[in-house]
Amino acid sequence: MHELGHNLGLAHGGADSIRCKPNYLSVMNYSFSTKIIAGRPILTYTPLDYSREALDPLDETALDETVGFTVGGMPVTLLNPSYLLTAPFGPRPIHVATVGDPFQNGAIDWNSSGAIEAGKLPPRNLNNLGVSACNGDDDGDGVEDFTALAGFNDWASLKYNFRGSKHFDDFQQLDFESREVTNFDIIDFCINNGIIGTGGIRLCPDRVEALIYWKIGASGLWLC
Ligand SMILES: [Ca+2]
Ligand SMILES: [Ca+2]
Ligand SMILES: [Ca+2]
Ligand SMILES: [Zn+2]
Repeated sequence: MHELGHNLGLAHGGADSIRCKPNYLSVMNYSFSTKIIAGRPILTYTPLDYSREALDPLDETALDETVGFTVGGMPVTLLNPSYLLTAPFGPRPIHVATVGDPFQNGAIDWNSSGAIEAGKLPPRNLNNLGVSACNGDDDGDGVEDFTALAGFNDWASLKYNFRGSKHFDDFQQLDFESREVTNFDIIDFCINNGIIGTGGIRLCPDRVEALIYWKIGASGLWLC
């Protein structure tokens, strides 16, 4: 499912290639490729799934333990698909965060101090799990990186045109992201741009059937 995800346009961090982000709950995340990291059982529940919502960014330079995980600025509750999912985080010793942790009112002990502190923490490299695949050096320059780790909604972003994915490896990939244009796109385009379209029926030159078409403005863009 992980490899299929690459063909569907997903990288190891969703839209980016940053590995082992605790707020990216997806089989694409190396944190979830195994239940064992360096011989230690880490996770109790790892669904074989793509992420179902974009958790808010976790700014490693300004973590607030009292906030924990949020979606759209709101606390994660049992209405969220990520509720009670777990993710390992570093640096070592590795601990496990529970999304929407009911025992801590959603808070996460990011610095593993045993207590929830108010205010911003000093920088913490959460995606450094102490293994080469997850060392917190996101650009490979040998220096660990402290960034705002972005969540991602995989299911809402899957690209079903394999050749449109930059991760498609048959050397025939397109050099642009693409998807099929639909009639709804054209109508939306017309409405949003104040363009009056004229519709009708015509015979398509390469087909025998008559199809509905729209001609948009003076540019004469035809959808057939
Ligand atoms: Ca703490
Ligand atoms: Ca980091
Ligand atoms: Ca780096
Ligand atoms: Zn991969």
